Amino acid sequence: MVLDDLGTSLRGTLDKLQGQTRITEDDVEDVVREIQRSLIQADVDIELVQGLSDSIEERALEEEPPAGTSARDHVLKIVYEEMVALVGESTELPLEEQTIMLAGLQGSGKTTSAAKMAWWFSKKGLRPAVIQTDTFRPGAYDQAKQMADRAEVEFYGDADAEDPVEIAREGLEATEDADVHIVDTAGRHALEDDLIDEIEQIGDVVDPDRNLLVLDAAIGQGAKEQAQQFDESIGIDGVMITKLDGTAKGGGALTAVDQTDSSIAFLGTGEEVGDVERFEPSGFISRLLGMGDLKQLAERVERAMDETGMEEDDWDPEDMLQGSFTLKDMQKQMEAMNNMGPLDQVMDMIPGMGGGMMDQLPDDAMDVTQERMLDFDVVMDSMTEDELEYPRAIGASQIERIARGSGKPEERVRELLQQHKMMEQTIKQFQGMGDGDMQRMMKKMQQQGGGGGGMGGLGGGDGPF
Ligand SMILES: Nc1nc2c(ncn2[C@@H]2O[C@H](COP(=O)(O)OP(=O)(O)OP(=O)(O)O)[C@@H](O)[C@H]2O)c(=O)[nH]1
Ligand SMILES: [Mg+2]
Repeated sequence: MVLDDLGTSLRGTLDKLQGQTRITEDDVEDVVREIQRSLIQADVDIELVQGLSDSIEERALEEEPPAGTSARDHVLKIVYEEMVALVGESTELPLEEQTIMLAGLQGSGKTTSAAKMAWWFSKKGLRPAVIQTDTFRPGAYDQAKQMADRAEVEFYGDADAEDPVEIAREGLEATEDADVHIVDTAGRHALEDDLIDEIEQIGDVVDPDRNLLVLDAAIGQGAKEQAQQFDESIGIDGVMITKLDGTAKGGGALTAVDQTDSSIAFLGTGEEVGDVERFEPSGFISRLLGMGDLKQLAERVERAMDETGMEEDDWDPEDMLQGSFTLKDMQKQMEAMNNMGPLDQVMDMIPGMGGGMMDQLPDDAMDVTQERMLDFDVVMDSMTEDELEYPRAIGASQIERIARGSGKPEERVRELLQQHKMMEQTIKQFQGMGDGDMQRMMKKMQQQGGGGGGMGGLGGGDGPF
């Protein structure tokens, strides 16, 4: 992810402050230098960087840390707040019936983003439809249809039609029952009259509640000019920044949008329909700084549970803390984990797990884990109900049978049983703990992770503070 480097280097610098109660000018200078280096590398406007540095320096030296706050936490909090201010607010986006029209230059990611947004709205319980009006680029219809299929959302397009305005009109009628209409438009090489005319005409017909501009993160600070130009010609209510996974310049685009009248609505982080997130400044920055993003994590868990077909009741952690933890529980957990997406991304969102801890793992450590989890799943499918319920009673002959049935080595079966035993023990430790103990334990885990050491517990609402 963009600016990844900032979290890592900043944590290193901040960790040097660990244990200190007072901060010197030199300490602050070190921190500010790290931030400057990362932001400039990420193509953030130099004046913005200077402004941010000045505020951080001033506040870190002048503000008194609240009693009991370490120097490190004090500085981290200030950095966090100033960074949140730097990226600006998120575009307001009510979860209700609406029509969204997408605009943007050729190849910026409109068609992909249309499907992603539709996917996102569908996960929020709304019924979206994608309407494809691009008659400019050959193949646009097939691409849009494919993406919409992958997102499992309604789609309207007409491969043979020539008039985009007509397609838009018919598309709205054909998808009347949908709650959210997302209208994809054609792109041009540059913002030219042709493009503006076409978008304006489509706009007249579909009467959008929101125009969202799709910007490729690779344009960096160029985002400012493009957002301004599009806003002047057709009016822009929010921006989706795409391809943040693929460029080092993402920081430029992210911070530039705030300098226009616009704000960021979504971030695109890959080619798949699920590679989208709603832009949440506080969550985004806390994740960047390695403090975990509880809101995103909660969203992912919720989605994963929906997909696993689990009732929320099944997943009350309170339940897990009572009674026995069976292999079935473990399987359900793994299934939900798998649905959440790549394990390393999920881990990054857990406070204390993100940042520092992940940095210490070899890059492929997570893949191995994921692969093993898939194996475990296969192994469990070869077990009887009784075995799943009472794994401790599984003996050598059963291990042999399960291994044969699943086509996995006996070693794998043993690993699974071992893993289960470990998880069971961990959960036992939680059992019988009071709330206070639990909080202490979480705090300890956070500190060990080297992430948001001791700042904000798990109950912390929006941001980590
Ligand atoms: N890595 C990555 N690739 C993306 C992302 N969004 C879009 N792409 C890719 O960028 C290319 C262009 O995306 P499109 O969605 O076709 O862009 P468009 O704006 O509809 O293009 P035109 O219709 O030609 O104007 C495709 O290869 C997409 O797969 C993203 O967030 N990350
Ligand atoms: Mg397109």
